[in-house]
Parts: sequence; structure tokens; C-alpha cells
Amino acid sequence: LSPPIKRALISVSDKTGLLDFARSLVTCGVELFSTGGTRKHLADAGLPVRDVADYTGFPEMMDGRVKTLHPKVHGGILCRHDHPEDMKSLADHGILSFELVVVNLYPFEKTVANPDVAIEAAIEQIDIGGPSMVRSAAKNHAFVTLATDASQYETILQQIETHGRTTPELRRQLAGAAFARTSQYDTAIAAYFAKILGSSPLPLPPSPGTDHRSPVTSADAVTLHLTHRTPLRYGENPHQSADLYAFADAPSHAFVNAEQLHGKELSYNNLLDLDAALAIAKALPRPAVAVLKHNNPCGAATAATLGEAVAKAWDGDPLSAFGSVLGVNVPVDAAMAEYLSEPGKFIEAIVAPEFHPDAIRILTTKPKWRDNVRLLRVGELPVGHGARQFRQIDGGMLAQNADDLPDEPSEWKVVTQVQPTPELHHELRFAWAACRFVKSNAIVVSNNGALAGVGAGQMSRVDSVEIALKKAGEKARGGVLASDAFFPFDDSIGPAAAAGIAAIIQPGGSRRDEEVIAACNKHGIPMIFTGRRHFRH
Ligand code: 93A
Repeated sequence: LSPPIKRALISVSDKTGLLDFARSLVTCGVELFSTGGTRKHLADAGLPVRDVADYTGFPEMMDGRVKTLHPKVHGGILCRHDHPEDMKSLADHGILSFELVVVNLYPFEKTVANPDVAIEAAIEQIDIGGPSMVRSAAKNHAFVTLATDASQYETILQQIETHGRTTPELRRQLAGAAFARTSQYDTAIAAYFAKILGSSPLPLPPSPGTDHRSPVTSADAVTLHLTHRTPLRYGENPHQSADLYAFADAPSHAFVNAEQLHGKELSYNNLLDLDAALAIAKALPRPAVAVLKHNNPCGAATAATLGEAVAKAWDGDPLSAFGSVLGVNVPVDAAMAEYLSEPGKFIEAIVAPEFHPDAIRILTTKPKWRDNVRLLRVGELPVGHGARQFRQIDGGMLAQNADDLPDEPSEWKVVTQVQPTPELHHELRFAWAACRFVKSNAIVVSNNGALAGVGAGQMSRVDSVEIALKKAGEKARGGVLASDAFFPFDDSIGPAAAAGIAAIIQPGGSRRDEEVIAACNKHGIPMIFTGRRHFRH
């Protein structure tokens, strides 16, 4: 049976809700012990409270750096009430047991949120004694109740008021929450160090019990710290359970922090596709719309107005666009909303920096699917590059820098006898920008600033070319073709020429580049080598 709560050790920086909690504890006959500031706060309110320094016989010293780091504190928290030897140690050394510990930590996170804070000031806010008490109490949760947040006071109090003690289930939950909190706290400290150390974080030592494989760099370790966002209804299929997590250090404008303004709960597949839709839209000239199905664009277009852009994007492949998700790189306006609301069209979701009120009104009243359509606002578009990407393999994880370096057309080389016209060059830039977001082997045919045909995810490039050209149909004529990696043979150039492709862009680098160039020269098709591959597996 868990021990009745006779003594509480209280040491908190955030004093929210403390007085009411402490007052009720006193009413229940609990004796209070506190550190300097907390003791004063309680005593000023007229509550009986003993000073920890008096109890240990040691004053708080070194500006408070040492106040609870004492065997009379930790012995009182860690003692196992069902171990006679532990209880004898208490008696032998004049140690009192604490059945309730109430601790919250120095506000390190808040302190370093201020970008101007001096390193010394930040370091002083690293709590040592607080996490030590939290860990002691959480380890000994078989006997000790531990509050690390004001939101827990009420539940704890209810149990003490009715039974004089708490349930083992509650104590275990509180211990779990406490370890999550100290881990979050240490991650914030590690993240701060990663920041002040700049781009060369020190490697972490391997965890005990692991072999000699290289340790994780602290930057990846910090990024991989997750906070739970929400359980999802299911995963890719209904029989798979699923959850959404956010990286603890994700900026507020990251996609994971997008605000859902309307519509049904987001699904696992929606989140994957919306993330990809936003990434494509971001990479295209404004205004642009990307239309996604199964993580590949079936349409994408840029135009003078958003109304035109959405129509061009949809027309790229209207059959596939049915049931798609859309990414937009400017605020969604009424014209776009009207276009999508036309009978015969159906979309699942839109992600955009912002939605004009008229667009929301139209999308949530006009179409048949008005109740379900998910509208996600990201605020400003995520900027910058150099993000890390993680993917799981069996028993491990792959990490890489995202393929998000800006295109450098000044470094591209025309390798054919004919040069592309400025108009074709412009079109090649569009096709190349879209191509990196298509699963390999990726072939994109575009015309007039819009995807005309996409060949995605085929195991041979020849098949991807065939699909893209077939999808584009007449729209291939006068358009351009982009390939995410080099053509290993010249066998795709003939079909491209026959379909009326006017220019080609690809990384180059094949052993048979000369044959491919010769084939283009034969057909009078200008070709650019970008020197940079865009595989997407
Ligand atoms: O400076 S500490 O790392 N050393 C300690 O021994 C210690 N004991 C409690 N920080 C310590 N604390 C922290 O003081 C607690 O975690 C709490 O956040 C704060 C409460 O101080 P006060 O009661 O003086 O306001």
C-alpha cells in the first residue's frame, strides 16, 4: 500500500496556482518544506512552511546554485518505504521522508527565447537541483507523488483529499510526465549549445550498450526530438494506426504547424501530399498552383493571375486532378475558389500562405464537398534551405540534407548545336523546377508554364518518357521535356521529337551523353545540361 502523504517538498520557479494547492495540502495535514523564494511566497500568504536550509543544516549557497543537493533531501525522496534498511537509514541520519514533491524548473527555455540574452545569463538558468529532485521522485514513484506542472495540482489534491494518498497509476503517469519534461528541458539546453557552437556541433559519445558505430551529431539529435501533435484517424490504410509528431525545434511557420481553418480531420495521406504540394508551389514563380495525387504533381502552373494558374494546373490532367490536394504560393482568392467550385470538380484540401475571406466563403458554401474540404493556412511561406530530412529503414534511419538548393541557370550549359529561344529557356526553367518534386524516374513535359504530362516513379526512364508524352498528347507539341537524371541511352529522344518536344533539359553525365546529344542535333532539338541530378526515391 502506498504511504499516506505526510510531508511535501515544494520548490518552484513558476508559482502559478501554488497558493491554493499548498493551502489545501495544509488543510489535509501535510507538512510543507520549501526553498528560499518558494518558502517566502508561501509564508507571506500565511502558510506554515519549513525552510529546507534549516532542515539540512546547510544554507543556500553560491547564489542558490546549491540549495537542495543534499542527502537529507534526496534520501527523503528516494527511500523505499517497504525496505526496512532504507527506513533505518532515515532514522540513523535524521532524514525525513517526502511523499510529495512539487518542482518546476528554472525558466531556461523562456530565457534563451530572448535572442539578446548573454551566455552567462543563460547558463545560470540551467537548473541542476530541480531536475535532480524530479528524477529522484520520478524514480521512486512507487512511493512518491510528483507534480512538475500546475495543471497536475487538481488531480493530485482530489486524491489526497479523499484518500490521504494517491493511486499507483497516477504516480506512474506523473513520473512519465516528469521524465518527458526533464528530457525536453535538456533538449532545449542541447539545442542552445548547438546554436552557440554554430555549424560544428561536437559528436555525442555513443550510448552505453551500443557498438562503435559513429555517434549522432548533436544537431540531428536535437532536430529528432519530437513533440506529439495528434493521433491520426489511421495511416496510409485504415488498418494502420498513425500519429503526427512535430520536431520540438520546428519553427512556427513550418508546415507541421499550419493552422486548419476548415474541413474534416486531416489524414496521414493528406499530410504527406499537402507537404509535397506546398514544397512544389514554393519552388515555382508566383502565383502558382500545384495539384498533387499520391505525392506526385499531376498538374502545376504559373500565370499572370491565380485564377488562370489554377485553371492551367487543373487542365494539365483533369482526370487525375479529381480528388487532389492543392498547394498555392500566394493567398487563395475568390477567382480560384470559384473555379474549383464548378460542378464536376472535387478536391480534398488546399494549403496556402493565406485565404481571402471571400475564398473561404465560396469554398465552404458552394461546392458539394464544402463541409469536408480542408483549408490550411501556413502564414508566411517557409523560406531558406539546408533542412535535414529523415527516413526510416528497418531498425534505422537515413538522414540527408533536403534537395532544396536553388536552381542556378547561369551554370547550365547548352550542349547542342541549336540554342533554345528565350521563351523555351523560360519554359525549361519551369519544367526543371517542377521535375525535382516528381518521384524517380521523373519525366516532366511542360508547355506555356504548365505541366502537360508527367511520367513518375517508373523503373525505366523510357517508360516515364512514354507516359509523360502520352499524358501530354497534343500539349507536348512546342513544349519542353525535363528529366531528373541523365538519359543512359539515346532511345528517348526519337519519341520526344516525334511528339513535337521543342527543347530538353537534364543533368547530363551519362557515358553515352555524346550519343544523346547527337540524337538531339539530328532532330534539331536544343538541350541543356544542368549538372545537378534530382532523384527522388
Ligand atoms: O540552482 S539549482 O540548480 N540548485 C539547487 O540546489 C536547486 N534546488 C532547487 N536550482 C535549484 N532549485 C530550483 O530552484 C527549483 O527547480 C526551482 O525552479 C527553483 C525554486 O527556487 P526558489 O524556491 O528559491 O524560488
